[in-house]
Amino acid sequence: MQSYPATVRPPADAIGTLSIIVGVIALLIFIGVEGALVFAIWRYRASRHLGGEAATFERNRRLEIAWTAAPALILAVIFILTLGTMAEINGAGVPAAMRITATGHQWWWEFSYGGVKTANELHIPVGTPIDLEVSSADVIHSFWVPDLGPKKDMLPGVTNRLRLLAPRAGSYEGQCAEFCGIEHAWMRIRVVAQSQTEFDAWLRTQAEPRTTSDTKAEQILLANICVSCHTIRGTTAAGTAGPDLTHVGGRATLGAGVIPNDVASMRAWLADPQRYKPGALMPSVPLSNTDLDALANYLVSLK
Ligand code: HEC
Ligand SMILES: [Cu+2]
Repeated sequence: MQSYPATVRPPADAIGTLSIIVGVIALLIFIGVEGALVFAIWRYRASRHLGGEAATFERNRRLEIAWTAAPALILAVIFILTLGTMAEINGAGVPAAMRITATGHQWWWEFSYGGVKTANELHIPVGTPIDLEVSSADVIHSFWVPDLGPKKDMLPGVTNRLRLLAPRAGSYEGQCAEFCGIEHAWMRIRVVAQSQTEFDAWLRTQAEPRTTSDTKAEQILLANICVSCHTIRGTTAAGTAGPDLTHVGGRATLGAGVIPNDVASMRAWLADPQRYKPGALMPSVPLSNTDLDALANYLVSLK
């Protein structure tokens, strides 16, 4: 699922071209040096110079300057080409059409679209250059979706910028790429690239407060400790230690990829999150069976 991609993506093109140029330069140098070596071995072999004196050689300023300057020049050319490629990977010259903030948490992702928050599933429009501004709420994480671009470290107190571009619609898998504690391996990213119309509709939904007809189940949640860690816009729940749950039902998975998102899994997660993600920063909250059923149905219905 997360193999190094064979698909063509914008930064891979630029890096590929650069490595071919560097490869050709290295090949020419190899042929030159090995050719001279073979020639010297053949030309000055012992059988041709029986009894001859070994040649001595002292100072040749021109030669010394040449063999210092030539490699320096070659390296300078490669350096400049590399700078160009790095700028291209970072999206230089192509202005970002959109800015999204990504914050790493132990062990989930928060995405913010100008204040509209969601978790673990990053939606983006296809073919649109996006600047993802990444940082961390706790330890160092690293955002990495191999099909879409390079890795970028997420550091507490620092904002790094990562250029993302989805070449075609679909979902792309990613993963935290910097060991960040016990559940590091279950810190998956799912990027959903969709057409501009689909994306706009999705974002409009995300920006709305929750819609529910099940206010009874909602009351159970609001009366519980859940509110100190989770936000559900439209209610009094305004905690920020865990993922925003306003539209949790619209996500494909729970716990950053650890289980699918359906009523049965939701119930199982609420009953004992530690069973699926041992060490995760959500405690097992004691709830009755009827409360669990009600909460699971309610949460999955928050699309
Ligand atoms: C101490 C803080 C805390 C409390 C209390 C808490 N949670 Fe959580 N919750 C979290 C954290 C942190 C996560 C993310 C876990 C992870 O993926 O590593 C989470 C994840 C979740 C998720 C999965 C969200 C997703 O998109 O993956 C749901 C649903 C959820 N909590 C519901 C609840 C409910 C309902 C309650 C009350 C019964 C509750 N939580 C109590 C901190 C808390
Ligand atoms: Cu991490």
